[in-house]
Order: sequence, then C-alpha cells, then structure tokens
Amino acid sequence: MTTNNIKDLLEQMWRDYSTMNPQAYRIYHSLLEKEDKIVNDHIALRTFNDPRIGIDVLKKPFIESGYVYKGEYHFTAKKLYAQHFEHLDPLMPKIFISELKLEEFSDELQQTVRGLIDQVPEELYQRFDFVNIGRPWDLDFKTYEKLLAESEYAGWVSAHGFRPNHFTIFVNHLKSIPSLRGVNDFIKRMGFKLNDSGGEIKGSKEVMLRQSSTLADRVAVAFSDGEHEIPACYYEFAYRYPKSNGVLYTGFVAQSADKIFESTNKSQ
Ligand code: OOG
Ligand code: NI
Repeated sequence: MTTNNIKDLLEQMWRDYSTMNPQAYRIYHSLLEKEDKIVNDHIALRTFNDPRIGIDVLKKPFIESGYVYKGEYHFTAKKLYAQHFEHLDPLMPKIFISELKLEEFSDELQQTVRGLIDQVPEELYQRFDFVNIGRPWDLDFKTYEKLLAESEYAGWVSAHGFRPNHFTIFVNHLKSIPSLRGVNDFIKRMGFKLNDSGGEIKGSKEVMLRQSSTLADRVAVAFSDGEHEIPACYYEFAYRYPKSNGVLYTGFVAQSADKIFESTNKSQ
C-alpha cells in the first residue's frame, strides 16, 4: 500500500490487525450486530528507542496528518517511555507510542536489537506506512526467545515489528453494553480470556479512565527457521470519565498501562 492519507492508513492497520488476530475480528463483528458503529478510542504502537526507529520516527505520519503531542508516561520497571497524540477530530483514535529504553538492558540485548535494525534499509523508515510494515528483519526463534527472556516487550517487537499491538473499543459510545463490566462479561461469554494482571478492570473514576483487555491471541509466526505459535495482539476496552470541566478525559494512566502491557505476555 502506498498512501499518504491517514484514514487509509488507519483502515489498512485495522484490516491487517483484524486478519492476523481472529479474536479481535470476532469481538468487533459480534458487537457490530447490536451497534451501528464501534468507535476506536486508541491504537498502541511499540518500538525500540534507537533513533532510527524511535517514537520520533513512528509519530511522523500522525504529526503530518494533524495529530499533536498530548502527554508522556514513564514505566520504570519495564524500562519503557511513551507518548500519546491526539487529533482535533475527537472521533479519530488517539495514538499511544511506547519505546524500550535499550541502554538499560544487557550489552547482548542492545547488540542483538541494533543488529536487527541494521538490516532495515533507510528508505523503509521513511515510508508513511512504516508503522504498519510488520517485521522488517530476519529473526530466528532462539534469538526471539533470548530477547523475550530479558523483556517480554523486546520479544514482541522483535517478532512482530511495526503494527498496532491493539485497537481499543471506546465503551462510552456503545449503546447495547454501555459499561465496562458488561463488556467484560460479554467477552468472557464468547470464551475469551481477559488480562487479569492488577485485576480485570484497571483504573477508576478518580483517575477518569477504566480499562480492560483480552489476553493476546496466539498466532503462528514465521521465523527464519520455521513457524512458532506466540502471543500476537490483544483488544482493549476503555471507559472514560469527565474532567471537572465536563469534557471526557483523553489521556492515559501510567499505573494502569503498566498492567495493560502484560496482555502480550507469554503466560498469565
Ligand atoms: C500499551 C499498553 C498501554 C493503555 O491503554 O494504557 C495501553 C502496549 O501494550 O503496548 O495501551
Ligand atoms: Ni491501550
């Protein structure tokens, strides 16, 4: 796909994500039977803080399309840093981009990751759709497992590359199930597991955001030495509360996000 249009890119991202993750496809379409439309609260992207592919590179297509920086978040234990971006049009999804702070990891991990990035031709990072390009490097399963052992996040990015790791249903806009607990029950009745780290529902009315998410779909990924089933992407559900001025809070909550990241962990 070669587009410079953000709506086309977001649609392409959804098509690729919902094709790769049957769980998201099934949840979306079951809800659509009862709703006229599903509003997407946000999309999350992951990367490494190498300047060639860091947040400043991944944010580009969004900034060019009218998105602006709105906030930053620190995750000390997971060694991550994140920023979020919003569009003037409130129906456009917010964009949450995190990056792994490579310098805080072993020399071996740093060298391995830089070696992966070295494989990527520079023209590729400059593409408008780089954020949805998938894995742009060769990777064998042993190397994946080594990265995973040091950081679940590093394992995920090395195996899946650049693609949304989740879309998020904006629960406030649902007419048939307007509560997060109701959505969670619906998801569980469909037979999907929720991420239970920190409880099924993260956040509160006080922090103006409550969130839950599925555990990532396990999908077959082609490594350079064969296919293996590993966690891919998850689906998130967000319910937002108004600020004192009556307008819905649009930011994220680091303490909750810290647990949401674990939705792609190998086991829970
Ligand atoms: C992002 C986790 C955080 C949220 O809504 O707080 C998040 C990730 O798993 O990459 O999405
Ligand atoms: Ni999220």
